[in-house]
Amino acid sequence: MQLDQTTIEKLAVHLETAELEARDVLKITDEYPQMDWEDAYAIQYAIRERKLARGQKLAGLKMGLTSRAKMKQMGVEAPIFGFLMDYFSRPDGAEIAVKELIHPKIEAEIAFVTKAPLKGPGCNIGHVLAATDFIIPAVEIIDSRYRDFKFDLKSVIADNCSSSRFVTGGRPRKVDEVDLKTLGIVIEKNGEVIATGAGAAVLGHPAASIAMLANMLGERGEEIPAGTFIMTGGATEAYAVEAGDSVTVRYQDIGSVSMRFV
Ligand code: 0L1
Ligand code: MG
Repeated sequence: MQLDQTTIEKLAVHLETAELEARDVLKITDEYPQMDWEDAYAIQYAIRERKLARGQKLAGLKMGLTSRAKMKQMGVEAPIFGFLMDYFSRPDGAEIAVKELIHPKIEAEIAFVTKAPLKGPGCNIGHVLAATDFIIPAVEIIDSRYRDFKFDLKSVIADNCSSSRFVTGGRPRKVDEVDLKTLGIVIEKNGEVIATGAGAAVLGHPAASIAMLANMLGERGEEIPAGTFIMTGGATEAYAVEAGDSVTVRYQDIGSVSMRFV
């Protein structure tokens, strides 16, 4: 690690305050170019600890930048992981208050809920499918705290991978009831189709995203516990939304998720 504990804490407060006050900041590597990967995740974990200490509950985990479309859009090349808190969650059909956010974008994702622990190294798609209780449609609302969504990978990891809200809906399904690779996704904004995708856009198979998470956590001596909700990453680019927009994402065979931005 390149940063001391005081600096890690200071940057966690800086980024979490930006989130809570819906105020943008400059990417932190501008001031701390020496920051390494361990520092980046240490800042993210410090933000998580601050929320837990306030009594907020962990709702799950997420992978980000798992599709070519997302990597190309953001100009970065590797998947990353973050955490989800209970207060990020909204029900299907929810109104999402944009005044609580800086510059939200939506991502259409497939989420998994585990029924057995998953631990890397060596975790693969087969292990993930065997450990999955069900899959469920999920739409993430990301909201980078960095001005104009301009960041590098270390800065965005520290900022909990732009996490801010998510909406689940549709119908939970067992993994043997659907073909996760060919599962089609249609994103509609204000009644117009703006993007289409398929499960295979996420690392070839959405379960590969969960396996990668287990392997990344394994390097840290951590595992994915049984009963964990995990979002696998956007299957398409992310799309900006503003107050007045209605979004519906339709998933082949597993239902749809809708929300309105107010
Ligand atoms: O959930 C995500 O894929 C977001 C990853 C962070 C990069 C971004 O803000 O687009
Ligand atoms: Mg996402």
